[in-house]
Amino acid sequence: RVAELAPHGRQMAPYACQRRTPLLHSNQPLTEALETLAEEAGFSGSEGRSLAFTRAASVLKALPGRLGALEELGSLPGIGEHSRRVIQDVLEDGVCAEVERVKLSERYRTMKLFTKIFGVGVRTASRWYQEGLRTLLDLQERNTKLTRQQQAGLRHYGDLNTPVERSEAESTSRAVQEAVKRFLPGASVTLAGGFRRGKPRGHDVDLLLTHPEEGREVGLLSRVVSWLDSQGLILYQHSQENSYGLREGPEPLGGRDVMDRFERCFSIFRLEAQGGPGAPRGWKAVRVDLVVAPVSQFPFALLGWTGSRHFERELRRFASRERKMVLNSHALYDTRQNLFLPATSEEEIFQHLGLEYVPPAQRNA
Ligand code: DCP
Ligand code: MG
Repeated sequence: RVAELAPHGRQMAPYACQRRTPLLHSNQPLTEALETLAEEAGFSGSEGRSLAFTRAASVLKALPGRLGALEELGSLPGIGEHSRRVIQDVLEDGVCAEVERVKLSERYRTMKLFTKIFGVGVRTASRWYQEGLRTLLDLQERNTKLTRQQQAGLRHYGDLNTPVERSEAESTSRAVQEAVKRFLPGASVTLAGGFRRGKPRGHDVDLLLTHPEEGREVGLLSRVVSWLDSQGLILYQHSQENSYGLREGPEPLGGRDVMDRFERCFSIFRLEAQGGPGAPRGWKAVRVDLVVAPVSQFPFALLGWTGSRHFERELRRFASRERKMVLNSHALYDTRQNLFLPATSEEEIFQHLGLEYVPPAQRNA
């Protein structure tokens, strides 16, 4: 119950899911520096170090005002020695030499370039870097073996790395909504991810599909995708079947690749440009994730797909360490009582966890 709005140096709750973290905050230069180091640590496979920097950045995002002096860090949780040094450098000099060095390093820049290709993760990018590849042109000229997904990612590299505007997300959502209505009236389409947290732009559009009657949603996705495809709206798609069975018992999902087991479609839409005559051409490639959830799992899916990633990670850590519960995008399982705790809203899930409700706009941890 610890004060989300605690003044500097006063008690701040240790888990990000116990705090309110707005989109806009007053410590941008500090969090940017820390997040660069978090990213770089992730590129080197140091997940622990990456998490430590992410945690520190997240704490600063929840401060009600600008951090003026190092002493104010006082009793803030989760700020380690290294992060403290980075914060000190930025406070004193406006920049941190270590961060500037990272940003200029060939490895960081190349890893960034490669991981921005749809379908390329840290491991692949790292292998390419070790093989001496440095540019997108290198990938083509050296005939690097690419998956179909990566080929699409490379083909649409420019568009996919141009932020998706909220208006584009909304028109994507409308297009999907129309397709859904053709095949399953009454089904709903919900914009999740960063846009639900109030971000004005994002890297993709995350849409959740469900129907108020359990089971009716089965088979919907393939019809919707086929139809959108036939309308020329889809540039790439890769679908994955539902592989979740509650009977198998609770699984602590949330690893790097396996986020959940919903029926899902990773796609690239061909979105008609809204820029009017100023637009360079008539369309833009936009990454869209479509996820189908049975209505009984919908609140968990919505909570899991609204993010931020760090907020989600902290929710799961809180559930497991403080409540001995397993939370994922499908369900909440109480290991002490050996039972699933059902919910019909996000609010109920927070209640089960004994957490104060945090609205989406305050989950920007
Ligand atoms: N998510 C997660 N863990 C992952 C990937 C995703 O918990 N490994 C959840 C939280 C994210 C949501 O799914 O908020 C959507 O993933 P995105 O990568 O699209 O993240 P955002 O929508 O938050 O950001 P962006 O604006 O870049 O799309
Ligand atoms: Mg997103």
